[in-house]
Amino acid sequence: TPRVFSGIQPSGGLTLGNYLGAIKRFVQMQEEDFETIYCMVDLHAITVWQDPADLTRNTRELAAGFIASGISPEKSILINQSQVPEHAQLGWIFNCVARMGWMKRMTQFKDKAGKNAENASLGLFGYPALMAADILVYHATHVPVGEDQKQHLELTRDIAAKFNHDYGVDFFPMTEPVIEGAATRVMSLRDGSKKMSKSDPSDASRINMTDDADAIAKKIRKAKTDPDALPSEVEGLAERPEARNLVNIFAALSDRTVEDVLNEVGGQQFGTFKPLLADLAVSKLAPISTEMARLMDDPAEIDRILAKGASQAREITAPILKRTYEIVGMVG
Ligand code: AQP
Repeated sequence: TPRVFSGIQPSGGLTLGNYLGAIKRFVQMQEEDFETIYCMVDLHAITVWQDPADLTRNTRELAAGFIASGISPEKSILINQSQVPEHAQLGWIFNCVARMGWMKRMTQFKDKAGKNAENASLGLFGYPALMAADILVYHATHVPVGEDQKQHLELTRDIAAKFNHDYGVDFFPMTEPVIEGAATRVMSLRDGSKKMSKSDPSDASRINMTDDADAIAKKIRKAKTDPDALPSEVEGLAERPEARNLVNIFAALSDRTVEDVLNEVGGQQFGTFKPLLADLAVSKLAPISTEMARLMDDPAEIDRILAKGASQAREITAPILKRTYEIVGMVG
């Protein structure tokens, strides 16, 4: 069976962007004909500074978010990256396969390192090589992600191809990105040109999965928009990033196409549309945040689920790493 791997960083609380761009698809793929492995990538999170107590809490909260969204530890393997050491071990091999020139072209590094790249961690620069290892240590064939991860998945294929070529093997598969749906790139509520992000300093820019109904309604009411009514055709959203973002969110939350949504709401002013969107968001997110809070009351149970996931995962990763070491010529 085809195998799915994807991960999210415990670098803060989950946002609506993570949910619509990634987790919602994770749940769907779990119900389809795939073997599914989902990961809290704590080793990736520490490529930028994380307070230790926050990292611990965010990792458990992310696990709770996965489970509350519908990822079942019975149907999927749910793991914390650092508990499966083969990720980091294969990551080192891939550090020796990836080229500096490839890494320098990564736009996420440029965005995250900003102007002060000399002061970025070496881990942040190497992030995509570890991500390739996360995926390939399972020989995963499909990776559901948001649009922003497309370049990293191309690099994953480059690394697999170079490894196979250099060692004359056909060992690592070419993985397929799965970037689908109406909200593969959810934008900031304050700036239609910026991605909604956990680490944006402005809390008003994002909807957190743990926001209550009042906070969600307020953030949507205050979301930046233009003064015009909504169009009835998709083309009418082309030059209107903020309007497009809110319509995309509406479509993704209600599992409808953008065309279908515009058929209904085209012609409405934002004063009418925003409350509809807020009600929809609350109705979809409130059950998840309630369940997250319940799960967070019993962190020991979350830790048990992650320990079980790690041992299931290692049944897959240990033989693949062992074979990789043999291919490379390591004595073991
Ligand atoms: N705004 C978004 N729209 C759609 N998908 C998104 N994803 C993130 N933001 C959006 C998808 O969520 C998955 C996990 O992302 P991540 O935690 O690995 O890190 P990120 O992409 O860097 O997400 P954030 O929220 O912006 O985190 P910080 O602020 O820590 O950098 C990925 O599949 C991603 O595409």
